[in-house]
Amino acid sequence: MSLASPPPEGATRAGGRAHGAALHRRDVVAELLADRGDLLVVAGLGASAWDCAAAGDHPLTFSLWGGMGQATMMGLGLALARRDRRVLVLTGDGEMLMGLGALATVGVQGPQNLAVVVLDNERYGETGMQPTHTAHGVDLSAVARACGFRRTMVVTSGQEIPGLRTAVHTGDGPLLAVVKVLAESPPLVLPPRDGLLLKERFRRALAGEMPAPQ
Ligand SMILES: Cc1ncc(C[n+]2csc(CCOP(=O)(O)OP(=O)(O)O)c2C)c(N)n1
Repeated sequence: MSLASPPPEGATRAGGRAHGAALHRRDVVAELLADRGDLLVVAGLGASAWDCAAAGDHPLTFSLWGGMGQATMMGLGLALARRDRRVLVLTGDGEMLMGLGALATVGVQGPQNLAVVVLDNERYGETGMQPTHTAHGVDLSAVARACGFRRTMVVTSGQEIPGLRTAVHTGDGPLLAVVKVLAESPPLVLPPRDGLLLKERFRRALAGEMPAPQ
């Protein structure tokens, strides 16, 4: 199986319908982050971070600006350090594929308070919509299951989002959910770009040194 081969039927190189997906990523993220309470969020680079910003910039969202493959390990560190808080990693399939080893470490550590949601458009969106391995059948939920995640899901319809939301906010983790989303490029909504600001405001909000908006 070569990544240079054409994407499977139902997928288009220029964007559009990813295999089996009809969900808009912005709608999914808005629903997961509505009334987020004191949820800690790590946003994978690029589109996932824009989706989080579109849902409302928040001091307890840490957006990765270019650190591809790091999101799940960052979420794991937070979840282990703060077992009293729920942690959500929201990331793309390309980003998750680059940091695949993180799934094995999460499986071994088994943090109950960690959820990883992969917004799977089966594309490297930001660099030109090249098909990723998931366009060729690689199943990240199966990888996570094999690594020992307590719960895995593949979400393809809007009716499943409330259940995913419950699992993220209150379920027993670690959870990995693959959400099949359309390969589309909604308008850019950028979070703050200053890494020091992002780190400091997250740290201060987590330490209770500033009120975090609900
Ligand atoms: C180490 C590294 N390699 C490549 C890039 C370039 N890059 C930025 S975003 C991106 C694609 C991300 O794809 P995915 O995580 O699937 O996000 P989406 O398709 O939702 O935009 C790539 C390859 C990078 N930032 N870092």
